Amino acid sequence: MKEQLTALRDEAIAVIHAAKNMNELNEARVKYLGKKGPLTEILRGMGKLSAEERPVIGQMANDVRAAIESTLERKKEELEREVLQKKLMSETIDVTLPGRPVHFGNRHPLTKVIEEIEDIFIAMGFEVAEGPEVETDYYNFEALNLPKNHPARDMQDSFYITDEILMRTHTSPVQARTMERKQGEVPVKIICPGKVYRRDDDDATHSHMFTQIEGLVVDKGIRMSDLKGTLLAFAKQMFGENQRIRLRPSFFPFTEPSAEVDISCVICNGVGCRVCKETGWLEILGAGMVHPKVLEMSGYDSEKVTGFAFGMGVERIALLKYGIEDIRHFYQSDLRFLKQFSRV
Ligand code: 2U9
Repeated sequence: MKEQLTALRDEAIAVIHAAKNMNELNEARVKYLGKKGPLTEILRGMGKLSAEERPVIGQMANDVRAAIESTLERKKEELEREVLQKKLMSETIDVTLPGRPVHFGNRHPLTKVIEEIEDIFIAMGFEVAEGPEVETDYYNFEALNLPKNHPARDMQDSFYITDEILMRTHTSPVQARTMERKQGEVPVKIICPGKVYRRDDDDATHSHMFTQIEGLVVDKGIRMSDLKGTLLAFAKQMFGENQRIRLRPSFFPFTEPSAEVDISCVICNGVGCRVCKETGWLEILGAGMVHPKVLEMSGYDSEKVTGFAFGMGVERIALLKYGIEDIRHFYQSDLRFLKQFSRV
């Protein structure tokens, strides 16, 4: 029986060492230590042994079981290490490989121009104010001295949602709301960028939705010369130090006096070309002194404070700046167009 046990131990250890994976190892465990295995068989036959032999064989059987179990345990750890090692090898990261290229997007040309204009005015002490695109008739028209029967508020020209609510036709309601909120406090020094909506047939130079930036300054003693100085400083920073501006009389219901503001042509520098229609000038802004009625309606005493306001269309400025011929490019999201502004 001793020889049987020794042979069993040696065979089991050899089979365990030869196991190539966990399945084979488990098969060996069942085969040598299972209920129907040879060791159990031997232990069962111990009854037939003499009283002297029984403890010796019993001890030996236990030693064989312990040897098989510890061999199984060591082999299990070895196989687990191999599996882990294989996994680590297969997941190795080659840190010397070149990185995947990162594709940066770029800001929309209109956004770039809006931000450039904002920066120029912020440096002059203006704050940026925003407001709703869906407006009430009061803020869009009434508060700006455009009463109900005024010809400039023809139903045909605006997108109405109800009789009293419409898509704003200019960003001026933002100024009216800001003044009202400040309850007569000065100074007011804001620029208001945003989308505006007009019922227009879209073509190369018109769009039913476009972008405006308007400005408003209200304080004691604000004069037309402040308006001229501010707009000249803007023109020089936006289009170059040699820029000149000129004001021509005009009319807006919300300003009095009012002016169209031209800058010297950015293409020919005032000599005359196709872009400026041989005049040497480009009209880019409207402006004027805030109408006393408008100041009063928003809670300011027109006897004590005065103000100037101006407005410009951002698309027109972007067209001139980048030499683009058709305003519709700005809204078509054509990547071939937009990608050209990644480095400007
Ligand atoms: C308040 C008081 C006055 C804003 C002004 C203009 C002149 C103007 C146009 C330029 C080209 C609009 O985009 S455009 O078509 N704007 O000519 N806008 S003064 O005057 C205001 C605004 C708000 C309370």
